[in-house]
Formats: sequence, C-alpha cells, structure tokens
Amino acid sequence: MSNPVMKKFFSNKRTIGTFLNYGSPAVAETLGIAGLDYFIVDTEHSPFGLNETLQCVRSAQIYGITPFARIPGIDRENVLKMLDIGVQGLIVPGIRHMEEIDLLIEFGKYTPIGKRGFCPTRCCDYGYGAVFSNGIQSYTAECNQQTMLIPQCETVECLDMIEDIVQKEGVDGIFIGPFDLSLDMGIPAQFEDIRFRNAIERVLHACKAAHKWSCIFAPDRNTAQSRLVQGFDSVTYTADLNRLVDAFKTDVEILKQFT
Ligand code: 3PY
Ligand code: MG
Repeated sequence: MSNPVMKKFFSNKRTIGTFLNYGSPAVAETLGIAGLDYFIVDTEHSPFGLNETLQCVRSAQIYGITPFARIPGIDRENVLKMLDIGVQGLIVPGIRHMEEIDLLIEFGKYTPIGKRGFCPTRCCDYGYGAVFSNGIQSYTAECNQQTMLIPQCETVECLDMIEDIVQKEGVDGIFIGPFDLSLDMGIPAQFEDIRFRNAIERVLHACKAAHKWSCIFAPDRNTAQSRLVQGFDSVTYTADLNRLVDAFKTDVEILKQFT
C-alpha cells in the first residue's frame, strides 16, 4: 500500500522511472533488478491492456519497484480497474478540459475527495490483508494518500490552465509529455525553442508552488540528467524497448567490424 515514489517526493528525493512498452512481467522484474523507482505500463500507446498490466504489477511487488500505468483515456472502467489491480499511480494523457480532471478525481479517489467505487479486491488483499485491519474508512483515506493521480500536460489547453489543475485536491502531480506538447504548440520536437522552454518552466513552477510532484519524459540520458538538474522531482527515462534496441545497436555496430 505504501508508495515509495510518494515517500521519496515528500522527503525531497528524486525518482527515476521508465515506460514499459513490452507489457512483459519478465521485463518488469528486470527493471526492478536494475534499481529503477517505478515503471509505467503504457496502455495508451502499446498493444495490451489490463491483464498484462496485472502480471507486471505482480512482478513489481516481488522486485520492489513501484507500478504505475498510463491509461488510454478517462473513463470509469479504465481508472477503477487499473487501481483495483494494484497500480499505484495513473498517468493520464491528452487532457484538454478541466472536466476531465474532475472526472479523473471522481473515479480515482475515494470519498470525501472523489467517488471511487469500492470492492474488497486485489489492491486491499480482498479485504483480508493488514492494509484493511483498521476498517474501510482508514483504508480509503490511506489509499487516497498513496495512490497518485497524474494528469499529463501535453496540450496547449492543459498548459493554459496548469496553475488551476495543480491546485485541485486529488491531483498529485503533473507529467509533461514533451513530444505531444511540442506538437500541440506547433513546434514539433523543437525542445530548444524558447516557447517550449518557457512552457516547461511554467509547469515546473506551478508544481513547485502547489507542492505537487513534477515529472517529465526524457528520451535520452543527457536530457534526463538536465531535467533533474533543472529541478524536476522525477524523470521517466525512455522505455524498455528503446533501451533494448539501443544496447543491441551499439554492440552490433562494434561487433560488425569483425564480421
Ligand atoms: C509525450 O512526449 O508526448 C509523452 O507522452 C511521453 O511519453
Ligand atoms: Mg504523449
């Protein structure tokens, strides 16, 4: 139940994660072995869903890495089922309207913050585990604290209301999607453009002012490093499949000289 990523955030410690695009529990456990703080099972862009995510959550629990998931959109089913299987944070893409934030909170946080539906399911050991020993009210309050709802800032509309979004009780942080944000701003992947740089600073500043977790995707190690230096609480550094390709590509290029 306790969420080590949140714990680090509240102790002023940075965290490093990655996307899990392969949907494999074996890969999930290797990411734990590698020492990452969290992974995000990407059900927005990858060809799999709830069942694969569940297997990855199980691996995470064995290997001590915190399991997050990115959902494809905000509906009750997507939010509820992911949380019920034990995902500890939801990354939510493509926000354009405040109503979407309100729905996310409604579905993802228990009363009095939202209206999340309750069932003694996997995330509370089916009602038998220690997490449930002090009764339902203590459980739901704890759950509200430990389960992170993280809208993505990756549209101009979201950027324009970012200060209001981070003020919402139930929003635990913001995840910047640099590719989509730059596309939406009409400056695709022009990450050095002053307009893009200002946008990033604006989101970072809004998070700091509201004491909310700030996270950004970094496609490579240099970018990841500079985002941490810039002050982000977390970077989501590339993805499992990209690292696999990078590693083989580098080695193949070297070995090919001997073929
Ligand atoms: C983006 O860059 O748009 C992302 O969502 C990163 O995954
Ligand atoms: Mg995106």
